[in-house]
Amino acid sequence: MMRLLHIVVCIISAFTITFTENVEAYNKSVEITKGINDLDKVILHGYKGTSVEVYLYGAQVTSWKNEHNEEMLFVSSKAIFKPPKPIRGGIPICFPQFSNLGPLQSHGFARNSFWTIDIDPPPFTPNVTNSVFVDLLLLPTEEDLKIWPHRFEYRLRITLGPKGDLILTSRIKNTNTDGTPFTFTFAHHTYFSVSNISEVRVEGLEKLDYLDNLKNRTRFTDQGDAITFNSETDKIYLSTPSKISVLDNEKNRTFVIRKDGLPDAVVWNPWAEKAKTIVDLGEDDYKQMLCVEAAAIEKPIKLMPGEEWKARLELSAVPSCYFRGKNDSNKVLEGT
Ligand SMILES: *[C@@H]1O[C@H](CO)[C@@H](O)[C@H](O)[C@H]1NC(C)=O
Ligand SMILES: *[C@@H]1O[C@H](CO)[C@@H](O)[C@H](O)[C@H]1NC(C)=O
Ligand SMILES: *[C@@H]1O[C@H](CO)[C@@H](O)[C@H](O)[C@H]1NC(C)=O
Ligand SMILES: *[C@@H]1O[C@H](CO)[C@@H](O)[C@H](O)[C@H]1NC(C)=O
Ligand SMILES: *[C@@H]1O[C@H](CO)[C@@H](O)[C@H](O)[C@H]1NC(C)=O
Ligand SMILES: CC(=O)N[C@H]1CO[C@H](CO)[C@@H](O)[C@@H]1O
Repeated sequence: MMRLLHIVVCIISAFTITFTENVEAYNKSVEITKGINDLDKVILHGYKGTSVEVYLYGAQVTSWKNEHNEEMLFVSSKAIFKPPKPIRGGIPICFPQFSNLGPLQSHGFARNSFWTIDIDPPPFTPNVTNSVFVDLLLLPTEEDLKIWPHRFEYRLRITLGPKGDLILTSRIKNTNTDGTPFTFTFAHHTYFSVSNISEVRVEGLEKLDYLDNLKNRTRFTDQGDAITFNSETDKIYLSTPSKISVLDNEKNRTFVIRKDGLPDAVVWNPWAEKAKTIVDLGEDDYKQMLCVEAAAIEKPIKLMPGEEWKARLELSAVPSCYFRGKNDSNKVLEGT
């Protein structure tokens, strides 16, 4: 009976989503304000109270709320909003190096650099209609050039779509004037907020090859039907599909990750022991978070002078519905 009721609720939710697509009059606004420790912050206000918050420090999205004012992203209870420490949570950007796979500090310097608002960016395509967005820009400082001797322009558009979707569009251009190419690795290190990590499932990565960061990045092939969590996990899935889902069974919510130009996907949860060694992560925080990161790691991106690389990450949260182990969230997703 409860199951049936739930399915009915899910179908109604699906209709609600379809219906709201056609509503045009909603509050679109961009608010520039101050966040924790007086750091500059931009708030995007979208349809029916949906919102996104972005710190210019790191161009880091730290909040993404749906129309019920529910937070979709995890930020550590012990996050330190004090440069040069990166912010623990939300969506850090790993550029120009993922992890310690190179000479730079782990995850590169974009996540602890000060970005600026890009007043007049070259046109973005597609330009999502009925959306609210902010354009940010990162240029290397003299200090950056000492550790990574390459000139670049990194333009990031952060968009809150008309249905509350969060879209990050990256454009990175090699502006070296000495004719040299550069290579980089990249990740949007998204921390999703989940109700109970033990009840979460990731779909879309089954049977794929991955590098296990806990086993010296040895390559394995995933054997399971779906990815679930009961211990520390740190894997780089390779050549992944453009759509990955994170199912939060307790919340009846599915995060849908759609990506373009980002072939790899990192799945990370530190679990209890490792969590204790991370100073800016609360002891029990690992239970409420899961990182599923859209990335380009296995094959570093190489850019010739004047060349530009583009990537897109789109996150949405939809009600997920189950019946005898099956889901019909595809119904909700149809046409999106
Ligand atoms: C739209 O958002 C702005 C910024 O938060 C707020 O001041 C204003 O009251 C909102 N308007 C409506 C109609 O919700
Ligand atoms: C994108 O479209 C919006 C209208 O939906 C317009 O206001 C904005 O100027 C466009 N931006 C760019 C960079 O083309
Ligand atoms: C999380 O899920 C696990 C496995 O189902 C369960 O044992 C545990 O009690 C749950 N934790 C909470 C806080 O509900
Ligand atoms: C880890 O892998 C590298 C190369 O893939 C190898 O040189 C090194 O010996 C390995 N270390 C361990 C502890 O297995
Ligand atoms: C999720 O769905 C189940 C029925 O399948 C229902 O009992 C439960 O209350 C729902 N949970 C939430 C948080 O909506
Ligand atoms: C989130 C999601 O869509 N999960 C699965 C639901 O079931 C279909 C098959 O019926 C799968 O293709 C989806 O990946």
